[in-house]
Amino acid sequence: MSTTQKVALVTGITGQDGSYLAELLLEKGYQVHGVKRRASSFNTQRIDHIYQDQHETNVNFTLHYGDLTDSTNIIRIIQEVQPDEIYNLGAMSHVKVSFDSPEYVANVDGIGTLRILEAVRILKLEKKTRIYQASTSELYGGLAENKNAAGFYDENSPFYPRSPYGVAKIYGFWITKNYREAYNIYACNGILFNHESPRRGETFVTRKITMATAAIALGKQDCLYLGNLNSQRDWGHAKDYVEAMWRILQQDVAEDYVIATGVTTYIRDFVRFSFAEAGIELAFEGENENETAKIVACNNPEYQLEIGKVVVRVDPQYYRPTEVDLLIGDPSKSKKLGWEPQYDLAGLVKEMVASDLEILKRNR
Ligand code: NAP
Ligand code: G4F
Repeated sequence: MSTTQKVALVTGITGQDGSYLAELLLEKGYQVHGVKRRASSFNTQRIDHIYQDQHETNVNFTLHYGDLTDSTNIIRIIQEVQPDEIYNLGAMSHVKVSFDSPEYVANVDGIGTLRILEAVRILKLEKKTRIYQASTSELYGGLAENKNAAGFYDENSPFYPRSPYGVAKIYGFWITKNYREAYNIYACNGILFNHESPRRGETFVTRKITMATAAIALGKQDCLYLGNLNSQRDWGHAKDYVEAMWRILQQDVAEDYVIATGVTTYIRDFVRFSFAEAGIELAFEGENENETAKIVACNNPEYQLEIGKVVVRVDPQYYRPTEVDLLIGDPSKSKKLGWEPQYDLAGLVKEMVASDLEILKRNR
């Protein structure tokens, strides 16, 4: 290890963002340490390509068993690693699931953030270690009256979380800001709007849709059941968003930033774009629980599907007790970071559908 090599510690390294961030930091010459949870079956699929490399050439990647609910473990890992930068990405990140396990989410997503900050303070690393906290657009709760005059959520928009996940993350946001102000720690919130990729968890709506698109196109699934088709999200690509995380920690002054595309799209339209990517044109009809989508054209030479077949239906079991209806972020401040996303929504959908088609064809 050279004396100037930076050391990063990433919680949530086995997740979507953790895996892209690990790749980015390794490319930049960092020594990367990740925290992974013990599981009864393998949970490292997203980083196996990096981990396997380690046995050949990559000595810069180390995994530590750990959990954000365990303070002593967090303190010990940070003491061993002595990181220059900590990226706290670990979380129970599913909004709907947070209604089923609200106390656990408060512990991991809320108090887990405090555990990281306290560990840095206890170990007297305040001057050395910079901290990135994975905050979220869920903090805004989608209240129309809280958008700015231009119709976006920005760094000054009021928060109104609408789920146990959002409420836990609001604690993470404020405790990060408080430790920055109280102890002069370089600790920042990235208020990231939704970001997706072929590595997105399979129960988030975009991946559920692209996987079903591929499965229906290849005749492996009859119908896709979804919840609220009327909500709108500001979707970017995770690969772009981890670049923004890194940039947030490279500034002279620690600040919080919104990371977004500034474009919002209905869930229904994501479904339409996803199927169109596989050469299948859909028409939606009906409302609420009775809304369906049927095939009106199929232009892919590899498969022919029955015109008129209903392939999307609504199942109210996917509705949430309180919904965030609309998210759209103002990326103006992020321009100060020199950050520009490389993907638009069309590019994101194209990559996700191509990847899911390829996975299913490989397994055929
Ligand atoms: P993800 O794919 O669900 O990954 C979450 C990671 O956290 C996984 O590595 C998971 O480990 C780990 N984790 C869960 N519980 C933990 C615990 N108790 N202790 C330690 N680690 C734990 O989420 P993501 O999409 O990459 O998101 C990364 C972070 O950004 C999360 O904090 C999320 O809330 C936040 N965020 C995401 C978005 C988005 O659109 N993706 C937007 C805003 C903010 P396992 O693999 O073992 O489950
Ligand atoms: O894909 P989702 O589950 O993502 P959600 O709730 O926006 O949360 C994601 O983004 C947040 C940032 O804003 C992150 F903080 C969070 O960790 C996570 O990554 O749902 C998106 C929308 C919702 O309105 C939901 O009601 O899609 C709607 N939806 C409709 N049918 C569905 C479904 N969501 C899921 N997961 N599954 C459905 O069948």
